[in-house]
Amino acid sequence: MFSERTLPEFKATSSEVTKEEGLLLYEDMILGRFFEDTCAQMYQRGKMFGFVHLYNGQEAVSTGVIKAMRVGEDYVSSTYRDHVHALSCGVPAKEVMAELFGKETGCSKGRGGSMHMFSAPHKLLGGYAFVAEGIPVATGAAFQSKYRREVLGDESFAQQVTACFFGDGASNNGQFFECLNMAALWKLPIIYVVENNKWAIGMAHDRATSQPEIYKKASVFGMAGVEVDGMDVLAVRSVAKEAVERARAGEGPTLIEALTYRFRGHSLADPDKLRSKDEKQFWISRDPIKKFANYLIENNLADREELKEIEIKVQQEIDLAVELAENSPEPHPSELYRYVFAED
Ligand SMILES: Cc1ncc(C[n+]2csc(CCOP(=O)(O)OP(=O)(O)O)c2C)c(N)n1
Repeated sequence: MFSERTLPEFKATSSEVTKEEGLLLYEDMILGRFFEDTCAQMYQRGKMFGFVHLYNGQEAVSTGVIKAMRVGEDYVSSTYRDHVHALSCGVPAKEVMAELFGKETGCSKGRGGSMHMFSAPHKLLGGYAFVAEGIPVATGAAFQSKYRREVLGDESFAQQVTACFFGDGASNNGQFFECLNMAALWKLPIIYVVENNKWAIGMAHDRATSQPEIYKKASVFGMAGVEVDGMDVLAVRSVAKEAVERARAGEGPTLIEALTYRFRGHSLADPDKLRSKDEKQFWISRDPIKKFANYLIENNLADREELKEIEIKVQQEIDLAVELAENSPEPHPSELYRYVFAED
């Protein structure tokens, strides 16, 4: 038996997105899905080491939030489930794949691997392996945007926003509460995005949490808190846009709880025996990519052929990324200490 919260309903109008925007959102979600599927194949072939956590099923959250921001200007922080956040931020697939292969051409120069995607030009603050570790980092990033603008008078930081992604498990960690307190107190331009996929490895969220409706925790800080159907990219985009506007207007942070599900095990080493078949089926039948494809077609924004073309193009990009990653050099042992300390 499994139980589900009532998912908040979002009625997308036919003018919710333009054709161009819709196709970009679709492409980003397809990129995330196909990238992760290819990643699983490469892992099975022994091309990468350590734990690899895939994002299948959660694509609408990454796409819906990050594409509502100014990509490359606003900051994003992630968790160990970070490949797709990096891709939505615009980090090229070849750099993410090379990072997974531990190669010098990776976005973290092959030093980070799956859980540590980082890219200064894309304002990606990193994937973090410790649960909730990214929350204080993102809060600090939001603080510096405000401080540089308001105290140092540097207008180049005007209206910069940070999005901070983490899981439901992380919301029981002390850093979550400490950071929400400071962010609300100082009205920081930040969006906390909890990807509530119901499970923290094998621990069901409802069994570990006294108040499972995470968005409600915002109210004790006087912060805006909102729940959203994390399988609906337009719903996520809509709440993210409101949160971004609030942050840019100096009205402070928002806590968004996106109700979502991971279609695969916790990591590629997880046999995924704990979650019931019925629960998995319930969520797989709500696949965010299929849902959005139907929306685009029903509203005459795209036809199946156009969507197929996107899928072919994206798969080619990923195949090329694999080829480049395979053919890239590993970091040279003589450079072991490079990047350990910041250089001027
Ligand atoms: C501080 C800390 N404690 C424990 C772990 C082990 N651990 C890794 S992932 C995980 C579950 C986290 O679940 P959640 O935050 O819901 O994210 P999800 O994996 O569902 O994306 C745990 C407990 C860790 N990485 N860091």
